[in-house]
Amino acid sequence: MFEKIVIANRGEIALRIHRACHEMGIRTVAVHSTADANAMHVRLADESVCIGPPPTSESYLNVPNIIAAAEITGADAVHPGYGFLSENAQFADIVADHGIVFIGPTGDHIRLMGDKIKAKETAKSLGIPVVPGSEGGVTNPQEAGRLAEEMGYPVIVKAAAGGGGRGMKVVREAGELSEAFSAARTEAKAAFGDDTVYVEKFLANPRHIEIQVLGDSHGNAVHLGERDCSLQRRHQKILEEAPSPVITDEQREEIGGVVAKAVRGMGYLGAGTVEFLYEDGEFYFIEMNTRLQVEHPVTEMITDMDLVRMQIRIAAGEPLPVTQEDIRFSGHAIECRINAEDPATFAPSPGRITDYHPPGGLDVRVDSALYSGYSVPPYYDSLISKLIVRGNTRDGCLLRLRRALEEYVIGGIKTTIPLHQELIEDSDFIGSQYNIHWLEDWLRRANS
Ligand code: MV4
Repeated sequence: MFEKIVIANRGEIALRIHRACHEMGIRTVAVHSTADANAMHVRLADESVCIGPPPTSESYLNVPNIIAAAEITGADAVHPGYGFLSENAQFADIVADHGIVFIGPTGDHIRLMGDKIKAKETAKSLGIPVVPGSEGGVTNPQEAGRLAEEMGYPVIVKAAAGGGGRGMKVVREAGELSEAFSAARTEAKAAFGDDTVYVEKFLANPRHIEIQVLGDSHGNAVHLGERDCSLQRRHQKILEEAPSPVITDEQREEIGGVVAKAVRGMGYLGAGTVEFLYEDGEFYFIEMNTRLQVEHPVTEMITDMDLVRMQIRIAAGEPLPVTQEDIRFSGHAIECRINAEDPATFAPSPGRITDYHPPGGLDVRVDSALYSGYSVPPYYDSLISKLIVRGNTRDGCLLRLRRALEEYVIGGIKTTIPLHQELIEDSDFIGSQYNIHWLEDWLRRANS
């Protein structure tokens, strides 16, 4: 097992990784920008290294400085967390080239899934159901038009190098196609330096459901069920739950089995998430994320498994300690992402935390790097806390979540706690009657 791990991240996820390390007897090295000298992740870690000024390009994305931090502290592994360098194949390769273990999949697997066309081809070849669409890239509007006529409108044009919602164009009818096609290519070129695009049937009102997987270096892979992440605003998730209220145990077993088999087939290493759109009882693969995700705690709450501990054990070459049969799902969990933002306008609200009182009690988990007197810097993501609550049923979970949100005090800045309090009282939300577009409609209604 590793003796010392560099945590190449900040905020709540840096604490999350630190906690897993210390429970495993592993020492931690925090890296931080000058803006984060007083951050909780720096205070908790056994050692810390300043890696640059506040802009992320010069600190948390500064590969030479992070490698130097690992070398001078004699660390044997790097955990990238989420965001930043977590899905940078070149970073994974550079870490490995320095004789340090990257806690995650190989650079080749990151690269494969980063190309959304190759990812989809791979998924399809391994038996995962995919959205109907072009085989590979589409280079001219005539070809796109022929495909669209075949599939029927609406269709969606996506950037091969995109993902997470960037570089997409929905085409409602034939007359819009050639313009949308060129616009998508131009945007893809500008955003990613690659104008390769592909075409898919546009699913009008799906849910976003993702399957958590783990693969080890001994040929084993398991799934940990799904998360329903349909509640999004501008491709940012706001609230996630597990299990999905619309998926049956039989459906979970079926799609989970297919996904775990595919992950085994790829020889995938570590934690991953296979994303689907779900409509009319069918799953359609869209992408695979090759990192630990923000919302991983809802899976941990219903499976009683520590995903970060699993990632570390897998990276150290150990076999998965569980088989599929050992994984049992118990109860329901919901995560509220609490951002330092105005709950009505979503304008960032950095600044000093004057009072801090997190909720507690049975099955209430708060993942946050906040403390009383801390100043939320203006340079980074506005996620400041995740409140994760479990109940034996979805209704029980909601009762507990309502209570926990009401207890939570974060004074001095605006947060999205009031937004969550309103959201969980909505009858559509309570009745699980939502899809990927529902939240933006709900916000429009609330603001008019
Ligand atoms: C789609 C789609 C409808 N049909 N693909 C957006 C993010 C990226 N990961 C994939 N996305 C979508 N792909 C087809 N064929 C609708 C979306 C989409 C979406 C997906 C998940 C969660 C929120 C979303 C919001 C708008 C559009």
